[in-house]
Amino acid sequence: MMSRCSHIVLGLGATGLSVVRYLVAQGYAPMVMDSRRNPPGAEALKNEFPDLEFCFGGFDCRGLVQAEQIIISPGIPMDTPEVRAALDMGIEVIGDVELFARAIADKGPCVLAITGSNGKSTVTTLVGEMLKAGGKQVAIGGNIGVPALELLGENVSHYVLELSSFQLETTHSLKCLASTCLNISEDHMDRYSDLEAYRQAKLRLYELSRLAIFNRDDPQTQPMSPMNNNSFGLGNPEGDEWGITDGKIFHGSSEIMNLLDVALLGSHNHANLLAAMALADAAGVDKEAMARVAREFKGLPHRCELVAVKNGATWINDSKATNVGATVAALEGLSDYLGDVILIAGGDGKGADFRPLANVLGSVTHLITLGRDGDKIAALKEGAIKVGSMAEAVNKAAELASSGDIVMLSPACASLDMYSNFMARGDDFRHLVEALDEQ
Ligand code: UMA
Ligand code: ADP
Repeated sequence: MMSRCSHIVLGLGATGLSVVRYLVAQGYAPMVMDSRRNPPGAEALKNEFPDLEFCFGGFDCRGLVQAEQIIISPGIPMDTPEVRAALDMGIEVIGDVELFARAIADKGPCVLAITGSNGKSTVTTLVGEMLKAGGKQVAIGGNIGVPALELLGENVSHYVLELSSFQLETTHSLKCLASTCLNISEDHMDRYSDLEAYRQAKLRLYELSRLAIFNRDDPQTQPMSPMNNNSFGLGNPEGDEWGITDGKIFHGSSEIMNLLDVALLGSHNHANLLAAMALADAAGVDKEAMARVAREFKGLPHRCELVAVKNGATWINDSKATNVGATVAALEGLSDYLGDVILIAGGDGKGADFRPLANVLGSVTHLITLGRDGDKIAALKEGAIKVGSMAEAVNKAAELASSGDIVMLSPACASLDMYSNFMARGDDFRHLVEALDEQ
């Protein structure tokens, strides 16, 4: 019979593991539950903590309703029936970021946080680099990959956190110096009733912040209630806003740098840079340090990344485009391009409406689709070519591409129907491209 446990860790992914380690270090003996019979990392965890109780292959409702606190992983919806039952019994259900917030509560606001549908990891990395260049002791994590609890340690003056809507749903007492919601477009529609519910989950971040930094070019990112705010946008800035005038980045009337000196390409990345500067400024980073980073940072792997030039055709890996908005941004970035564009798209659409892709597909010469929802994307363009694997997609694209063309993997879908994550998908694409014969 299962014993009563004060703390239950729900989900054994990267988050669950970080929570178990944190709770054990605090002197608790949590029980670990996962809906999967064989969750990844189960054996390693049992070896690390042989005395803990584990329950795999489903959530034990009787155990859950007896707990004092449940720490839920972001991959598990809050409306899972067993979780609802515990909530109905008045049991506290929080996420790892809430535990993190409580652990640093006595430090005062020292977090810069980033959410939005696209650009989060790019901005999180930029802000981290800017703070380092400005001489701060910084730790970077959250949805970008390193669970927040793993960042706890001595000698950190600032935390930079990428936060997903799932993480924000279960976070209540985080204190941010400043935060931003970069943009809102459809994502995770398999977890939200509609776009508004998803937006509200994201905008909760502002309520946890001293300063809310929104995107003037996306009204959906504006705070829903009056609060201390600033903004960024691609147009002229007013007051102390961040913006662009005559090809130069300005903070109010103060010039920061010329866009020609910025290493990142594309207007969406210029918006990302403005947001990062506004956040770094809130942490007191000087403008020269910000500009130094902007001159050097060329972007993260798997985001519109140049992987090879083969027989004169340029191959781009944008595997991180896991929603429609990201693929639209990537194709808009190529809209002035004169050669043919061959797009490889498809995967797990997470319940998305793909119709916003239809317009930008006009600039694509050949569309190659794959994955679970590939057919839905193929239906948007006459003559789309459906394939069964990435290898087939790359071979087909290589047949079609001539010198001067661009071939881009920008799936508009998650990878989980075919790969363990977007990085594995991007790596597969890159290896297949690298193996192509040159004529
Ligand atoms: N799962 C089950 N049963 C369980 C628990 C999890 O089937 O009992 C499944 C989930 O549905 C999901 C997978 O296991 O498909 C992983 O879920 P998880 O909550 O264990 O994930 P972690 O490994 O802890 O990783 C999470 C974030 N993942 C999700 O939110 C799904 C990671 O973001 C994040 O880097 C990590 O915490 C550290 O904070 C990834 C992500 O895809 C990159 N995020 C989404 C996005 O960016 O769009 C939100
Ligand atoms: P996230 O962490 O939110 O997924 P990334 O920085 O990893 O964001 O970028 C993910 C994808 O979104 C990439 O394909 C990139 O080309 C695209 N992207 C980046 N910034 C933006 C933006 N500001 N607006 C729209 N798309 C963007």
